[in-house]
Amino acid sequence: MKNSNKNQKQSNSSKDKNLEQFREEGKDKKMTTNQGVKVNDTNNSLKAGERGGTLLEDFILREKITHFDHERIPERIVHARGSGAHGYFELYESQEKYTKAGIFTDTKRKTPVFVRFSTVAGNKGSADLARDVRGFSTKFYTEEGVFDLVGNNMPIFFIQDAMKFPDLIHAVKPEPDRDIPQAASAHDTFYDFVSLTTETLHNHIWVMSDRAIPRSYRMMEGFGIHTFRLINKEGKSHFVKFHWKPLLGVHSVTWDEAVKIHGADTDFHRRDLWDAIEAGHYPEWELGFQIVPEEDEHKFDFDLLDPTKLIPEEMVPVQRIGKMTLNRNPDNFFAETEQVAFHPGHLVPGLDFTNDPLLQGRLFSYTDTQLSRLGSPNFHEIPINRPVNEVHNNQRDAHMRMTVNKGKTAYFPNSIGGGCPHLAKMAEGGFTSYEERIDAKKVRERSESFSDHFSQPALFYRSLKEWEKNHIVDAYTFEIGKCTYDHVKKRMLYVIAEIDKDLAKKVGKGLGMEIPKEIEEPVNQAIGADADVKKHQPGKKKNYLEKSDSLSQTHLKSDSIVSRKIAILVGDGFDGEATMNMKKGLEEKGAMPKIIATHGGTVKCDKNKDHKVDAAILTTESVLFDAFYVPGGEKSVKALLDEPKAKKFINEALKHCKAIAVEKEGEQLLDETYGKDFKNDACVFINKKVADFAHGIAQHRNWEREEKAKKIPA
Ligand code: HDE
Repeated sequence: MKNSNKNQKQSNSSKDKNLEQFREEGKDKKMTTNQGVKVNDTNNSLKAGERGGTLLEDFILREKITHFDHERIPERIVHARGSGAHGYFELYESQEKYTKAGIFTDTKRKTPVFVRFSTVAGNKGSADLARDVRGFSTKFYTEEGVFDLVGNNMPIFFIQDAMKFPDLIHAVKPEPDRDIPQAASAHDTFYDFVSLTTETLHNHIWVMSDRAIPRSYRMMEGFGIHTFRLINKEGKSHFVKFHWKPLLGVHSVTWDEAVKIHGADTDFHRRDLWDAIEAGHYPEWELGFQIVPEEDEHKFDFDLLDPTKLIPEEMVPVQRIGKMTLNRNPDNFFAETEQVAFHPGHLVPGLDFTNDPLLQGRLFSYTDTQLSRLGSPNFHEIPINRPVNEVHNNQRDAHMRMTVNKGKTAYFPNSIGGGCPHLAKMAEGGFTSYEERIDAKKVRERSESFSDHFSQPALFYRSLKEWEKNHIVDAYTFEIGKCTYDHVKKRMLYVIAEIDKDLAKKVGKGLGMEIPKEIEEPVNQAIGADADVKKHQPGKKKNYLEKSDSLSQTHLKSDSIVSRKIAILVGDGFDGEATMNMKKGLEEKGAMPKIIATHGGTVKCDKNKDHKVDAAILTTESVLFDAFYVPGGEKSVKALLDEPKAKKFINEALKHCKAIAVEKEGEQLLDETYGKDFKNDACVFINKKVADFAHGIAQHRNWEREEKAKKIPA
């Protein structure tokens, strides 16, 4: 039963030990049926004669086929496509003044975690680079039970009340008559809904930004979104927003790249996470708290319970309190990543909910969905979902029960079973809910304090750099341009103008449309014939902050090139010494340089030595790399010039604003491409040192180049 996965050696956490008893591996073992009977032939069914009919008696065939027939389970209704990894969380400093949770007070602990990243709208087989929100779910296996932080890579959500979630998802999913488009928001039903539901606009503008097309799961922020509570030993509550800050910085690809990556590698993000962990480049995030004392609840121009609002970091700074490291790939995708069941209601003492109406609805949904997805209330017994501490209660039976509960009693109170299991007092770690005072009428209403729909999308747009704003203009133009109903397009343009006039003007230009003075078609027709239209109108736009730097990716860089993929373009006869120097230099800084040659197999350097080719240029694409290096060597460069795809690599790299280094004859590849117009570019390095090139790569992109590079017809 020992597992030979090399990752296995890297972890000895309590969760790892807990998983060990469920691991299976057939190495050096005989094949058996599920009943443990050794199998002698798994290729031929039992027949009445060599050419005769198959016998019903063949229990080996029936078992094999029956199990296969039932291999699939329903995919997640949202967040179906994802990728997971194991790791651990370590605390920097005790947060006991805010919370009594052991995970946030005991700095000696190394709490095991399992994280799943995902896209939202697409099905399980869709492409990774869809323009979409990314899920960022973390299961902490704490000593006091499981705590799930089920967040996204954007700090706000589309809607304010759980009641609207099915509408939002039905609008963005493929249109029901044709089941098109897959994993794409650029279609009529989504924009019909967004333009009629202005509370969506804040999350929507984030989706139009580069945050929706990340370079890597490892280079995204994560957010718990809702305001939660931290409860300390004295029972005092503080409001908290959770943030994950990636140590590799926050980076994205361009839309043109995203489209091309769709074709070049649909598993781009999943592969990237897997490869980085296999290579020992363990992704890391710091966990941040934004703390608001209970008494400051009403101090802001927005409501802390409104999940479409963020708290700007200038108003409440993020305190980094610990670090998460992902260091082990799963052993089995289905058993772990597919069967992991997250739930925002999985909390431990020291944490609690707020009345955010979106969070409250989620507390119902996640158990319910596991029942249909995993098929039984015993989903907590699936190895990946089990806590690392003991579970004792009077719940019994149901489909696929694994636990063999002993004893006569399964009720409380009991005397026959000695009153066991006992209840835990608060001092013994028993969970008690925060005693929030409630004195209210029962109403089906939205609070007036939720009515401002435009201030924060406007703040987001104002806080971005010019290149980021340009990407947003392009994204709106593309998405709305895909809609076919004129009234939907007009209404969209109208609401964008409410966010920012200049933005709407630019989008209107791309669409060939004027910004409408008012929405022609009566909105109440869409909302419902007898709806009170006034009640559905957003409130007045406010301006409580001109800019928030933390919203722009320009301020979220790191100087690391760890795990960056660099293509070394060569043909036979390349300058071996210079290339090996460059390769070694980049590897020392943690990058992953790959030899991309005009052919597969091995490639000869100028010293006639064979070097292993990582990929022939015909089998790969420039969009799969972060930077490019072309060494000298007359013969090598000639071979590259004869290979049209090598020129395409350079032109696309320029267009996507990536760093390029050339040495000696390698410069000819610039001369023979659009590179000739970019020789003075800050991220084009001609006969420069490794350190200069590395610095350029760490910039991720030279966005200064973009306006000019956009014109390259690559
Ligand atoms: Fe989810 N969401 N959600 N969601 N969500 C699910 O649960 C739901 C929301 C998020 O990697 C489902 O196990 C409702 C906000 C992530 O396994 C389902 C509402 C945020 C994941 C569900 C929301 C999220 C899910 C589908 C509105 C960010 C993937 C499968 C009230 C804070 C978890 C599942 C994973 C998954 C319901 C809103 C994040 C159906 C009803 C806000 C990251 O239960």
